[in-house]
Amino acid sequence: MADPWQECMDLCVEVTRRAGEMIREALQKDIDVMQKSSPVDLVTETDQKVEQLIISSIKEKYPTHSFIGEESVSAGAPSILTDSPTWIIDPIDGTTNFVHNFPFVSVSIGFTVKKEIQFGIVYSCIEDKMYTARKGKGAFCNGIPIKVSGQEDINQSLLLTEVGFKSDPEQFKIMLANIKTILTIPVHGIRSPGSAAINMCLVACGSADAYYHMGIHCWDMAGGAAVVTEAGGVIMDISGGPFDLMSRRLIVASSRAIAERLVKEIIEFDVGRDDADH
Ligand code: LIP
Repeated sequence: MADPWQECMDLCVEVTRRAGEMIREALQKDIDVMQKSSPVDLVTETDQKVEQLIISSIKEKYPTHSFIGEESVSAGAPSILTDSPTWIIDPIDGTTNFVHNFPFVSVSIGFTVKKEIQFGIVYSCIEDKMYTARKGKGAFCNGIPIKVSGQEDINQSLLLTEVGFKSDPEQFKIMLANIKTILTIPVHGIRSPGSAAINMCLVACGSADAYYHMGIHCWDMAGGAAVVTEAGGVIMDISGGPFDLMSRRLIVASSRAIAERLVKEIIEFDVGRDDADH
């Protein structure tokens, strides 16, 4: 039987590549930076233009599909996942990196049907790396199959998380305490590349052994979640329960042993849900 969503995936790759070109062009010019929820939550005109390009290109072909886009949600659109075919879009994952010309900037799109991720595309557009994954068919970077490291020993692992200011002092304290706990296990190191989607792809291709985060959104996770799962990675909630796209938190790892050890070490804090207000 023909793959019902392959056509959507092909369009997604094409649109994501165009979006990446737009981002690379914008990097040649002055970038106008605006603030969203806090002085460290940034947005640019390029984030908005890229999201418009992606949504209008897809809507033209699939007018009945649903969309959850970072900038549309910022502008008041609902962030609720239904059974309908849904495109979950982060036009620039790593906006702070984009603003500083720090070279980890991606376009991330995940596609769900009946709330299940069918495919994910992450285009690390400065590195020109196109990560693609179709459910049950493996993960690829620029067409070459990728897989996780398979590392099971946390002492031999390189981990990823994001380090950023948190306006809630208690959360800020826990975030820093978690880093200290993990470093003293010890692990080989912790890195913080600045794009959740790229972090997941780095685990997917074996360049890092795990990534954890509390406080991101479904558009940061959807594309990369497909890539890391199809590359043989383990994905779960920070509590050890099943991964939930709307929960704003996750652990991905090269093995269940590393993921479960992180569950044991990490102290959770409440980050709310993407679909909380609906
Ligand atoms: C960003 C993430 C980054 C994380 C930020 C933010 P944006 O996404 O990918 O890794 O630390 O909290 O969510 O806002 O650039 O799309």
